[in-house]
Amino acid sequence: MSWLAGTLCLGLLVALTETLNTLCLLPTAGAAHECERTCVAGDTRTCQYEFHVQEYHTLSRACFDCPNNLTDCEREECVAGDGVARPILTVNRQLPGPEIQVCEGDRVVVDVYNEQLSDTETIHWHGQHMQDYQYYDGVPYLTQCPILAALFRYDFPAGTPGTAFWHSHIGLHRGSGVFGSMVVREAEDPHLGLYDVDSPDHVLMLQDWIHDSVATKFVGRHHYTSDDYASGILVNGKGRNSAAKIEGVNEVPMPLEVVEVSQGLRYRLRLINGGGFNCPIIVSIDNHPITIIAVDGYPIIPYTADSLVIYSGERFDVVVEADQEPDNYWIRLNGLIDCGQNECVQGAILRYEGAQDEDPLPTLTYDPNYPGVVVNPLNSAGGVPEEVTMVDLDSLQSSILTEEVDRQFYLAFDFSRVNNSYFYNSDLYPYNGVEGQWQLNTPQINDISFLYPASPPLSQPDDPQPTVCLYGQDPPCDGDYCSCTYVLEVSLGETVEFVLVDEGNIGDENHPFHMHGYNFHVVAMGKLGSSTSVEEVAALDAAGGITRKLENAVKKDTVTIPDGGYTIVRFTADNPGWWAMHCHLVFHSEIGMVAALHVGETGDLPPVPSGFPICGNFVPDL
Ligand SMILES: [Cu+2]
Repeated sequence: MSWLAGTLCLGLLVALTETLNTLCLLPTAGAAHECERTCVAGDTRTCQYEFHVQEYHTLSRACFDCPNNLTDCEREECVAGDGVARPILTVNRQLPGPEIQVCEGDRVVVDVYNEQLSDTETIHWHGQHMQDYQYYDGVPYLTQCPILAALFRYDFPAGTPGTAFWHSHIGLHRGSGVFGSMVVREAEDPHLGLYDVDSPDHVLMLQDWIHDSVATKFVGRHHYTSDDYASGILVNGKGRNSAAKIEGVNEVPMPLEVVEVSQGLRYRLRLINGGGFNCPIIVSIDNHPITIIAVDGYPIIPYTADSLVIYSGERFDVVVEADQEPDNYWIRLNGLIDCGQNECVQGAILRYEGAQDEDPLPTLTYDPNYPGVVVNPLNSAGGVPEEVTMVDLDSLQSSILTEEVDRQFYLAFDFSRVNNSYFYNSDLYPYNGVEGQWQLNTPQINDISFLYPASPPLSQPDDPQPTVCLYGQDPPCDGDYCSCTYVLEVSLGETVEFVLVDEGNIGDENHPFHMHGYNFHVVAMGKLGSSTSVEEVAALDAAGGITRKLENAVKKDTVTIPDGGYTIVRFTADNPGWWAMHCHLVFHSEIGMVAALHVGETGDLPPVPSGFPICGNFVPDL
């Protein structure tokens, strides 16, 4: 990277007073990967990575005397977190895991070594659409078999430019630490003129954080009376324990993430929420408005706001102009919903060149209110000037959608009061036979819990799939608990509309909906009340009460649905395959808030890679 810093960036700094349109890639600390470079048309490379997945621990022996000696917290392989010891899962003993920074068209080759004692693994490339590389989408039992104690090579081109990330797609592993950023830059970024610096150091990977293992939290929540609240937020794995007072411990002044800037330059920051719990995060920067230039990697007409809310699975690219007095300024991260109970707040520091190495003032405190104009507000459909939704934003690339679509699906997200057989025994301790603190509600789509098939229909297309049930058919049920491999069938090339409804019958939560294989236009969003139903939304639509934005709607792959409301998305089903669509909260998706979109036929797909691992049930005749 030194040649970049020595040429492009030096030239840029010398030319400070002139119009600055030059992209400046600054070197990262430590050895940068050879693929981390300024992107030039025609220069595509093969970018190889090794991922070693392992059970690990914060404050391990790699940390020596951290957090008593804060310098020790910076040691290689030391995962310090917020200074609280807890079990985690890591890739290469890093949290977040290794970053991938490549150019569009690069070939990404990731060798995943599963070094866990007994668990399996898969990795999903969140934001990459995997067209023609469907077998590497990383969804267990849908696109591939789980990786056993062995090596699996993901091999695909970086086909979708923008800010993305990778994460485990199996069990609770993403929430435990198996994730990292993935940035795909373009040779000709359409927003190049809006910023001066797009540094690999300016990727801010956000996550919610608990002070126990996620597995302990899960069984406590699902088989005992524990909650699913988070204890904090980390930025690139760093932060301080904002729950220290609640927990009755002393807060340790752990190192915070620092974004270094020079006065007069404009900086592109890439925000990613990789969190596992239900913690939308309000992001704002003291004294600095933020100009959003891309959502989920997709360029939009720039919109300047005072704050934004980022849900699990979402990404925002923003430009921040360093036009204030050289000083330290808080980048504030205030958590909502399950980050609210423990008042989770975290700070990173926007540090101007020449400012002291110290915290900004005033001391950071939890504040769940939006400062000024907010983009993507929680459980809101906008309608007031201070609240701007995804429907209010415009895509940079103009587009016009047709009035009619070939297929429309209603998908109702809600918690159900059912005897989910994974957590109840309807004879011994049924839902209505236990006290309220023991009643766990089941997150479902259309009152169905997704059941993963025994073998992946993508890579083992000839296997029988007895657990499949199709949209519109009655699912198999055990009492009031219905569960199947819930599939939405679509022909290749059809235009599709999803009416996503958050019925909101229990709690004031919401669900970030994520779709694999595609991004979709966000064409409508509305809130009918504290709760609603598919019937109510359909009746409103039939009566002409829902207006769709058919011109220049933004494209995303993850979107929130207002609680008691709807979000309507559209796309053209031009990518054949078996694509997971699900709530992006780990506890919800892992117990079935999932559906599968099946586009096209086997003949539309590339051949299964030679030697691709297989799996399935073993049931010889009696
Ligand atoms: Cu959910």
